[in-house]
Amino acid sequence: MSDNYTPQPEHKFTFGLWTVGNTGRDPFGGPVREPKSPAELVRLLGEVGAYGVNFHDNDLIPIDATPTERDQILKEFRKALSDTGLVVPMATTNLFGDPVFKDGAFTANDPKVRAYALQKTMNAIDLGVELGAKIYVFWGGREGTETDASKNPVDAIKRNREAMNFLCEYALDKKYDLKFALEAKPNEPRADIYNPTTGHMLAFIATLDHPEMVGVNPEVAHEHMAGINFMHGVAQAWEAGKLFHIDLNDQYPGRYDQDLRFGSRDLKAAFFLVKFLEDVGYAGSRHFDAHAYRTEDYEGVKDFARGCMRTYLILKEKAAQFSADEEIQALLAEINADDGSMATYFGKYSAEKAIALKAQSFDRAAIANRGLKYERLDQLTIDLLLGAR
Ligand code: DIG
Ligand code: MN
Ligand code: MN
Repeated sequence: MSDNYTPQPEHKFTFGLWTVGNTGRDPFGGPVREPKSPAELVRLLGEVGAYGVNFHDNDLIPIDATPTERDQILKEFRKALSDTGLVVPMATTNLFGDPVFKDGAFTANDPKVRAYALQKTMNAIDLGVELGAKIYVFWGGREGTETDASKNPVDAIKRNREAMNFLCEYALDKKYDLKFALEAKPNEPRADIYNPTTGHMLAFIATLDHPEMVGVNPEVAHEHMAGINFMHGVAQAWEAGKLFHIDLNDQYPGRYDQDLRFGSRDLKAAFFLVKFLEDVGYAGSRHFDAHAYRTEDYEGVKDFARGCMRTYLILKEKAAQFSADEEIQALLAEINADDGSMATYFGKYSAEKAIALKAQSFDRAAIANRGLKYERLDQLTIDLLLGAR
């Protein structure tokens, strides 16, 4: 069935191997789905209409694979990419699964772990670039603590910075056409994770030797876990020229990281996010870092993947409808009316402006009495989202 909500390559919908390949394991139960090979997962994504596939190094090549096994896996993966037309826009390193990273990777107290993490990441960057990745994500899932008796946070910051500077230099030395995207999360699997929000990451990036190479990969669920308006964080990253990638999913507030199907929990937040990305012309991947319910078989996994993309496209159409809605736009024009009388006071400071502004009189009561009609505006938005206009 083809309709306005059929995914096309230009939509740039991507999924990680670990998303549709999630076998349903959770802290209270084992897998419910048989594992599929990377090549099988690429074909599944091709079937549902995805544009691209992303991976952690060990999603593709198991950490203890022999060279022969590695070559065979890569051969089959490349064949599946060629057969389906899928591309690899992003790659990343698994610096959280193996027990060696139980105390973190770049910030671990053991220097052998820190050195091994750099080695593993260099090799994973090589693999990602070999397969076409232009964005490299860093999610420091284990970079944190259970007890702050164990680590000085300033040491952790310095170790993180040293690792990122080293790896930026590595990519420059290898002349890779690659940008790094840092992904924040406040907790889980560590009790507290360093750089817990996208805002912390933006501040950290500013302290690096090559900040121009480094941006952020905000994830809906992770900012929601921190009680933050996700679209505001994305807007701040965009405005700073740092929105290099994005992880789309959904999340109930105050829960563990649920990685729910996009738009399946907070439709209004998802709408304002899609509206923002489409209004500003975000040109990056729409990456769904999410997985199907544990109740599902692989047909259900395909329903999950189709649902992520379909909801995005429905909300994209709603955003266009919002922009074209005469009553909404008239209300916004009224709300943002500007008679120009204050224009002289804005922009760059001058002593003359300060003197004139200090002499300006304001009728505070009259200004305060003005009703702003946001209730009407928000109800029009709800009507639009519910299909009532
Ligand atoms: C979790 O949200 C993280 C890992 O899945 C991965 O490192 C990153 C890539 O999107 N997201
Ligand atoms: Mn997540
Ligand atoms: Mn993510």
